[in-house]
Amino acid sequence: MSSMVQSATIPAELAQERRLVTEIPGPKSRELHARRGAAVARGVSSTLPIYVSRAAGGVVVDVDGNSLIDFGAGIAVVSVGNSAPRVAAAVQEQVAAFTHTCFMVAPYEGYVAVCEQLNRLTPGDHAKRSILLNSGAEAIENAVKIARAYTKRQAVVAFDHGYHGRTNLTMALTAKAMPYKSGFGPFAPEIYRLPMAYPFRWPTGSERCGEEAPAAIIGAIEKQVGAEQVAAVVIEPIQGEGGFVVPPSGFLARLAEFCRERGIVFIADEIQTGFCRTGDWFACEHEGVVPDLIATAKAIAGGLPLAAVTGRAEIMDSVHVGGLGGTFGGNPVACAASLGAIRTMEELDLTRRAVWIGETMLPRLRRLQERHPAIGDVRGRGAMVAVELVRPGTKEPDPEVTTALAAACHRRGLLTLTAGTFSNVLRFLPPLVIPEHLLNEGLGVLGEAFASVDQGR
Ligand code: PLZ
Repeated sequence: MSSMVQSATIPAELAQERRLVTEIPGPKSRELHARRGAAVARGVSSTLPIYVSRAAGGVVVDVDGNSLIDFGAGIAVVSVGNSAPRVAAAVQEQVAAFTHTCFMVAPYEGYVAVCEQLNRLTPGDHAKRSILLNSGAEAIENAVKIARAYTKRQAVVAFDHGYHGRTNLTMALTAKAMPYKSGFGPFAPEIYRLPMAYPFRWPTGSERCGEEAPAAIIGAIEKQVGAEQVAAVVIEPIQGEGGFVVPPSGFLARLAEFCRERGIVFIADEIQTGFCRTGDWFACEHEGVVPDLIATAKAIAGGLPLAAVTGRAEIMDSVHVGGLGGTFGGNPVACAASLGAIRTMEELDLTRRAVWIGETMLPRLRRLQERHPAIGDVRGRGAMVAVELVRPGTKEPDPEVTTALAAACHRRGLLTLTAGTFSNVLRFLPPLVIPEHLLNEGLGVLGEAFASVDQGR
């Protein structure tokens, strides 16, 4: 499976190896960083201090010639790998034909074809419609607009630890104040935040979470918000930025069932979980849940900016003609990339590959947990895997050790990301086409990072 995936996705000239030729960051990256300081707004931060020159398969190469193992995939975007051949070819062909007419002015086939694919691939065999947009946040904004238009209700329920974007409405839906919200209010009204089924941190213990969480949430919607006021419940089937929180099995189905009973639109935010990442095309499938609306972005177009809302035809089409749109939404180049990415996912059976990545990573991480009591929890599904770091013997979050571990990985040439409301989660989102030897080597590097941080304490 591995070699087939590699030959179909990775240009032969880009060596699939971890290679450090300078310190991290090297001199050329440092030079760019100084230029950046004088040109780029300070509010935009970067995880790594290196500047990229190339990337493909399982590596990111910097301007100094260092080659890092990629456990981030641009935050779950390049699941098919950077510059995947089918994506690159489709983009080149489209960019030479035309780059933009605006679908609202003069439409084109690529937009229609991507919507057809989304309607086919998303859960449920009911009639569906889709709209294309530019970013995940814009997809969530539109999903809420559509749910409000359809239900003629206003309230929206979101969850602790949820992340839905940085625009005004999506900031309101997002749970974490720093860095996403602080100083940026006032926020959109009619958003109600309820507890999330977070097994590791459920107050009465993880075993009780599956039963107690839906009861608490449904009770609060009924008694505090008023179910008949609620247009939509917005939830990530596995929370991303919030720390890869996997709710107990059955939780999402119970919530979806309640929404159905009460005429509430169930919106799945599959922006991070979608497109093979968790070992299914969409994470809801694992739970047998068919959302009314599903928001997608990130991996949808192999690295080009594209997002979508897909959902029940009667809900999607309840909006008046002209009520939805935007200049760039469904840009033809992004649509071409998306068709190339979707084809790659199908041809290479990347759901299976995501399952294999999870089966490789989770046992290795559990073994690491036995040696390192700072690992409070190992969790995830498919190629969306994380460790939550705590002060040994407690559940007290340890953001300092998390930062130190991420830095130790970066110095050794492994790109990892952090997450979590308490900034104490180290998360792994390798490209689904990562070669087996790099996945294994990356896990080895992680072990070294743990050993080095232990020694330093
Ligand atoms: N919903 C579930 O994960 C984006 C954010 C990075 P946009 N997550 C990465 C950052 O710090 O800005 C995300 C997500 C889920 C919505 C979004 C928003 O998607 O494309 O970043 O707008």
